[in-house]
Amino acid sequence: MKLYYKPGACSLSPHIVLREAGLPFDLVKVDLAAKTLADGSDFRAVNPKGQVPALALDEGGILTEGAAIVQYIADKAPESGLIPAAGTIERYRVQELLNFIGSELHKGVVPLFPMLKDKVSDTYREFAAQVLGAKLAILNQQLEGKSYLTGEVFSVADAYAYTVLSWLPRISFDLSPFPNLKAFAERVAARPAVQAAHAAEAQG
Ligand SMILES: N[C@@H](CCC(=O)N[C@@H](CS)C(=O)NCC(=O)O)C(=O)O
Repeated sequence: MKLYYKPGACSLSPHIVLREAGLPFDLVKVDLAAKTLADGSDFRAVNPKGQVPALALDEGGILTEGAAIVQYIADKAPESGLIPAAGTIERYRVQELLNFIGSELHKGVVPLFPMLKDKVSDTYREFAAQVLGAKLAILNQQLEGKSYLTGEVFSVADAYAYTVLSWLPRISFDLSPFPNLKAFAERVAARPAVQAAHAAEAQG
């Protein structure tokens, strides 16, 4: 498999999952602004959406959308415990989380990124920050009394939530009202697979 990624972007989530799963893969860095690969070729020829993550599959073809990609990887390594079996209520719980993280948190942070400051009004930024705070409070509550979002076992939802939380310092978002999120982010950051993913992305 080949993971198309940008350092620190949402592609960090499937990158972590690949390492947690212990599966072989290659990393391909994307210049998202130019939509090019290192050899100058057009990334949109790989993924017409022009977005990371994108996963080139061993059986051929490209899988896009982070929530689908992490489930695909985890299902390739069922012994990793990264995702419950398909069809169980526990699986739907993880899918519920992935969707919440993707649609409410991931896309909720974007308007607050400093690089978009000129494109987003102050009024909208204030509103977006308020909404994001409310959604983070829900995630904080979900973690009450648990090490990870679904309990004591690290799942693909944790990799995605951790990735989005890792952006909060960039938008100067104060996590102190959410002690469970802070402890969770530190717990996930300490996992060897996560440290290895950060190290590999820093090397480029
Ligand atoms: N719906 C996609 C969104 C992926 C996404 O937003 N990727 C960002 C990086 S975190 C990106 O590629 N941005 C560049 C662009 O949209 O042109 C998913 O969940 O995988």
